[in-house]
Amino acid sequence: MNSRRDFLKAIPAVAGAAALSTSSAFAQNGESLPVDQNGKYTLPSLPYGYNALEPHIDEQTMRLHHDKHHLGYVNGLNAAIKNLEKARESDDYNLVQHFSLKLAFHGSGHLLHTLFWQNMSPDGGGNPKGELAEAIVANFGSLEKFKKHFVAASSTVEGSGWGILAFEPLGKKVVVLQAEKHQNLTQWGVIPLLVVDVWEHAYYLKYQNRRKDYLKAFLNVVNWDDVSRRHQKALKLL
Ligand code: MN3
Repeated sequence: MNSRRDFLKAIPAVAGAAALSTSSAFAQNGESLPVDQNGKYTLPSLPYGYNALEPHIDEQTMRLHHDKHHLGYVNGLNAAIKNLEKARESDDYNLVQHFSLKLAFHGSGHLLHTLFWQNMSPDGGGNPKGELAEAIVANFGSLEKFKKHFVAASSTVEGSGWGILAFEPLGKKVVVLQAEKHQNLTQWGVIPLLVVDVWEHAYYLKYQNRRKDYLKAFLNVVNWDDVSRRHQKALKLL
């Protein structure tokens, strides 16, 4: 029984990009999620120091966000997988709805946070280049219009959630989406390219209720090379 494979098949939406690779090695530039020798997910380390994104994203937020919040999703995901395994073993599916919700919630949380850390860099900011820039201009009118649209959509996510620049593979377009919580309102089949965490824990210590200020600061640390690499990979999928 390969539970990781089962899980990847079970989450077709936001999980897309991370689900494509089956290697267990977690490379800084890779899509794979780290797992231990038993196949359980582990918390990936940050690709930079906790204070590397100062002054835009503060060290205390990064420590809490990565070490506590992200770890919680990893543990919750492993627990959901284990409980679904138990359900199959005992042929008792009374709680399958509950654990399916946990699987989607913690699974999307784990995947989105993994992308989020890689989507940022101390050398980030500025503008995207190459084919990604062309795709953004073609779909949003200009880089400035895209940034305004991205900040507007991300700052108005109802409750907790994410702003997402995603690749829509059939029309080969890029699109800005809102995700409520981690798993709601996603489009099946999209591949996230750039994600921004707009749960309060991501910004409240430094920006309080000023979510938009946090989002503008986020643009100063966007790792466009990482976003471009995801876009290039997505272009080759179909
Ligand atoms: Mn978060």
